Amino acid sequence: MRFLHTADWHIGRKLYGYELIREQEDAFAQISRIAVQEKVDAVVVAGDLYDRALPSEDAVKQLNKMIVELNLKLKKPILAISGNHDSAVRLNTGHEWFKETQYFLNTTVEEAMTPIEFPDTQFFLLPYFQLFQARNFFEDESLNDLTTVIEKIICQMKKRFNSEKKHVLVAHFFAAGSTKTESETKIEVGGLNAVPVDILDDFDYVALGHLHDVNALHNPKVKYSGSPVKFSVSEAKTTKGVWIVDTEPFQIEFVPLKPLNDIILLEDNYENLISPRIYTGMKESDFVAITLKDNAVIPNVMNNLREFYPKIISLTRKNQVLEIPKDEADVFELDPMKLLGSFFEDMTGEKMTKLQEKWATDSLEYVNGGEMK
Ligand SMILES: [Mn+2]
Repeated sequence: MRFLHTADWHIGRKLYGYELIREQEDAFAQISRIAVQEKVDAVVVAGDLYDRALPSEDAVKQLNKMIVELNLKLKKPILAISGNHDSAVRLNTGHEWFKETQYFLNTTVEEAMTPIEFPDTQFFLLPYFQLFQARNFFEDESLNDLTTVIEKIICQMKKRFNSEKKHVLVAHFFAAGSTKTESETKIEVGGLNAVPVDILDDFDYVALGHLHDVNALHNPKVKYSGSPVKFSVSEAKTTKGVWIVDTEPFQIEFVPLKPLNDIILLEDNYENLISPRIYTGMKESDFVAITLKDNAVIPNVMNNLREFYPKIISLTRKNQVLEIPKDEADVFELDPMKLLGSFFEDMTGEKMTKLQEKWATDSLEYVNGGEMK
């Protein structure tokens, strides 16, 4: 059979304060087009459907629309699991009748033991889980590392293997040897929760979610699809897309997605950046991460740059600022509120509101030994 592997939709996510709803809708439209063109028999979503456990109403509407489109309109079976960003319980609501239309959604370790059967392939859908949930499932309090748990889970799954069929694992974890981008929640400390890929050898393909870059892991049959949309500056130069997987004969192909609005990295001097000659080729709706090469202080820099680049998502300096204007020479002499005010303006391009000023004043008083109001 042939299926499409995607993951980490993170519906409801923002990019440095900017809504990504249009970008996500557009990426999804491309995914459903690819599903039709490639005539896939199923679509795998390997976790993190939502960006947060309590998604906004808009996010819920958006995900529902996507599932309706794929599952009810295009009649594609969906094989999905919850990820670490999803609330397993909330996502799970309704799943008893989802399978009537071949929307298979697993949110517990127990469910993962029962394969979803296709004529020539068995899918094992293992959601993201906490160690205590595995301890409860195996009734073994001594279980305290993820690798041992996954080995035990696979051992159980193998008892259900039909040797006439291919076996696909869908899961959401950090595979050892992978590299991360800035947009994944940093939940692993010191690699303790990294799963070595060789324990996954019994599967013909492992469709992973969790890491957002398709190149996070290089393994011929254990793959991250990555997120469909770029979620951080560190992903600016990566290509987003989905895997099209044939189980027999085994073959995989990465099909790229075109970003509706891309993340553009600009590194230049201020004068060049505000020169229309150089940057008129850019789309106003693109997100821009700017690295300034100047050494001098540039007053009101964020506001001025925003006139040329409305969607600046980060502004950093390549070099240290050398020259400090005379009136700001001794920052220790300045009123802390004045300093904070000008910092706020530099960062946001806006003045603090009265309420923000009050918060700042109260907080400053508090850290200086006063009482919090
Ligand atoms: Mn994720």
